[in-house]
Amino acid sequence: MTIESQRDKLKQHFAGRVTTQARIVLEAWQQLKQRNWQDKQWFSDFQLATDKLGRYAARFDMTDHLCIAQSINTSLKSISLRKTPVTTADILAVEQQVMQLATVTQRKTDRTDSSANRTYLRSPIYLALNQKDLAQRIAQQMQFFGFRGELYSSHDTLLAATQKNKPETMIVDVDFGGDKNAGVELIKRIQANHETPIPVMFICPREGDIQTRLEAARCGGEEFVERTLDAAQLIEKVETYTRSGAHEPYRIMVVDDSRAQAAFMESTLRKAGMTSKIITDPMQVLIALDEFSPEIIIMDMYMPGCTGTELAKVIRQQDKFVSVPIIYLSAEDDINKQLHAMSLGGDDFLVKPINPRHLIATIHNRGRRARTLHAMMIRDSLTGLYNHTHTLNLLSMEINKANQTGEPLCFAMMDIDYFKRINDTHGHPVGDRVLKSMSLFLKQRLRKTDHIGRYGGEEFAVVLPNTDECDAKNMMNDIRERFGELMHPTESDTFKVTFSCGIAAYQAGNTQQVLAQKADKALYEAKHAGRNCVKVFR
Ligand code: GH3
Ligand code: MG
Repeated sequence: MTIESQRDKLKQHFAGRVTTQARIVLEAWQQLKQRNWQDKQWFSDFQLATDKLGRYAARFDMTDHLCIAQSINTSLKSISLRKTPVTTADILAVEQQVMQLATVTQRKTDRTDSSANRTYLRSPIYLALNQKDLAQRIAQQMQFFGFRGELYSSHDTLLAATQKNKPETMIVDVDFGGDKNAGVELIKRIQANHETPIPVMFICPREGDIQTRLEAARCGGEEFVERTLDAAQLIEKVETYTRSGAHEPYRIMVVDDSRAQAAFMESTLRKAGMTSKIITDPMQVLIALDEFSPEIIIMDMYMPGCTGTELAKVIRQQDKFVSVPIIYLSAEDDINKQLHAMSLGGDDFLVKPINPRHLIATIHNRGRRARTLHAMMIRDSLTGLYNHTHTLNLLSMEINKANQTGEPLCFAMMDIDYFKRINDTHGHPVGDRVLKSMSLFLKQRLRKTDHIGRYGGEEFAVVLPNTDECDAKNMMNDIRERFGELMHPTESDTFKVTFSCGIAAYQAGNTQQVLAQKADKALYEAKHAGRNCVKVFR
């Protein structure tokens, strides 16, 4: 190895350390913000973390990080020297610096993976709130999550903007502009200009009466958030709408024995930017379901071999497809038969000949709702990670992919050490906070292509595509060490937490259950070996 390449390698290695430290700063910042800067411990953690970042960055020649760390430190010092309460302007100033840090410390895949980049290209979210500082704070925090927020302060500018560019979501004060329900009235006018409604999250700083709520729901209000507004919660909601949002085309499966009708549907859906799978033989439905995994099924009522309602029943018998909306297509205009079809597991009815605009509007409405429900169904509410069932579904999907590509795949399970003791000593809420910080830590440390789940109470699982046993072990060990360095605050003290980890590498023929069992065995071994270590299944 030449001296240059050795130096490069070292540099790369140290760059990793700076990046890790930057993430610790980001984590401490979020914790501090959640506590409205009231927590001395987090303030000092944030300060110490930034200080350390500065030292690392200086040592390893990373000037971007160094400049940002220095400017954060200067701000913090002047705030603590002043001895007067922290102001909104202080917070905004530091937040801006933290934002820069977040930008220069994107996750590994952000810069190279085109699908990850896409998140920054999606259409903006419009914010129209009476409280300007709040709007600004939300917009800035959104950037952490890859959303672009645009602020509007008057009816005219918001109206003009929506005419020019249809936003992905709008966050609007019900009284935007000042008068009671003025925001709702404005949204009504805006929606009238669009074929499909823009989803709106209404913010109501007062108690929302039923009339206001009804009006809001009628004009595309998907959420109604009353009084206190927690920016983090709000963003979580925005995420459920848009994570799988409009930039991902809906996957529609059409089951119709008439080729002419099917071709018409295919071209209509394609023009609307949707992905379709056309099945003309109803007997092929089960195979296609698994391969295509549709979000909506459109089905003819009468087909050779079986009726649409019979087929719907069969589809509904599979847990995975219980919530996929089924829309029937038929020349049937007998209302009783339609009702009967709906009672057997259908969600909507479209009568032939189909008006394409009507078809697309129906799909949009059903699809959005299905995605929201799906997002709720697959996630754990405490941590926002995938739940047990969905983690295993993702594992199974990655096994299929690995079989096709021949790429390696690993599954890792983690369990926090002596977690019961943490609950017993510090109380359940502190335990919950440890679980949240573990999930945040995993999200920050792993690649976007990895799937992170909360497997059980204090158990986590990660699906690592395109990762061999050795890399998985190194990666998990690194995470384990870093996590063990985190200080968790209590009211009077701080403490550290470790976890044990078991890894199983995929071998041809393994089902997801087998792989999970292997990882579980390895985890058990890690516990027996004294905890705070990583074991690979052999
Ligand atoms: P080990 O090192 O062997 O894993 O010991 P442990 O104490 O971590 O494991 P044990 O299974 O004995 O205890 C797990 C505890 O986790 C018991 C349960 O009350 C707690 N727990 C499970 N879910 C939650 C949760 O959502 N929040 C909190 N705070 N605690 C939880
Ligand atoms: Mg445990």
